[in-house]
Amino acid sequence: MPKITVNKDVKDLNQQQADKNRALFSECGVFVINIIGSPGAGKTTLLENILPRLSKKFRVCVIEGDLATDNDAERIRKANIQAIQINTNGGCHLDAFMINKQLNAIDLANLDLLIIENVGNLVCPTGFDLGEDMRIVVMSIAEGDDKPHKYPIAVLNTDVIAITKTDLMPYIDADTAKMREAIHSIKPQVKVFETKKTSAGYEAHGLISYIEERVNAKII
Ligand SMILES: Nc1nc2c(ncn2[C@@H]2O[C@H](COP(=O)(O)OP(=O)(O)O)[C@@H](O)[C@H]2O)c(=O)[nH]1
Ligand SMILES: [Mg+2]
Repeated sequence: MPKITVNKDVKDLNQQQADKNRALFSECGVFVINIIGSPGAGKTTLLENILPRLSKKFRVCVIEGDLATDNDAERIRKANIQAIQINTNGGCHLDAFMINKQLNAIDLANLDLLIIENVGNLVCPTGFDLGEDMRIVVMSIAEGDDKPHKYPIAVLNTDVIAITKTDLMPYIDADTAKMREAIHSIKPQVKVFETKKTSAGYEAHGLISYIEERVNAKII
């Protein structure tokens, strides 16, 4: 049998499970976010900094996907948020079955927001729906402002992009305006938010407000 057929079957089975996950999340009134980005793009740092504000309004839980360690789940637990670690043992993405398997460890009836940090990779996770309501692709400006053009599938398959590490712009040859332009030339309706570390803390106000708006629209 040609390889392409096998791949299609895997994707079809994943989609069926993702639809089941999505129905269950909706039944329980849980809003789900799938965060995708390269290794080191700043996904966990973003979570560490937005969770304290989000957890004041919503009951939150995090699933961390990683090839091998539980470092990221430990970082999230420090913020007093329940964090479940999935190790893919080398697998380059999470799938809908892996998420479903963890759901008996989560009290969905008493949850508003489930955030999933996918395995660090800007290619493989984009083709696997987990049953989420919203995707956030994280691209750091340090990766270069041409990355939307190099990873168009990541842009086409998301609603939101967070451009992280914009505090580094003075030190590198990359520009957030160019990155926004590249994103919108691929998909004009993507919402783009910029985040950065400053001496006063981490700035992600626009993104946090947008998440609050979307969660409220589903759970209220
Ligand atoms: N200067 C700067 N560094 C950042 C920012 N966000 C993350 N980092 C650093 O980038 C590295 C990778 O971050 P991490 O959140 O672990 O990335 P992940 O692999 O995508 O989860 C860490 O050393 C972070 O401290 C930022 O906004 N500004
Ligand atoms: Mg991480």
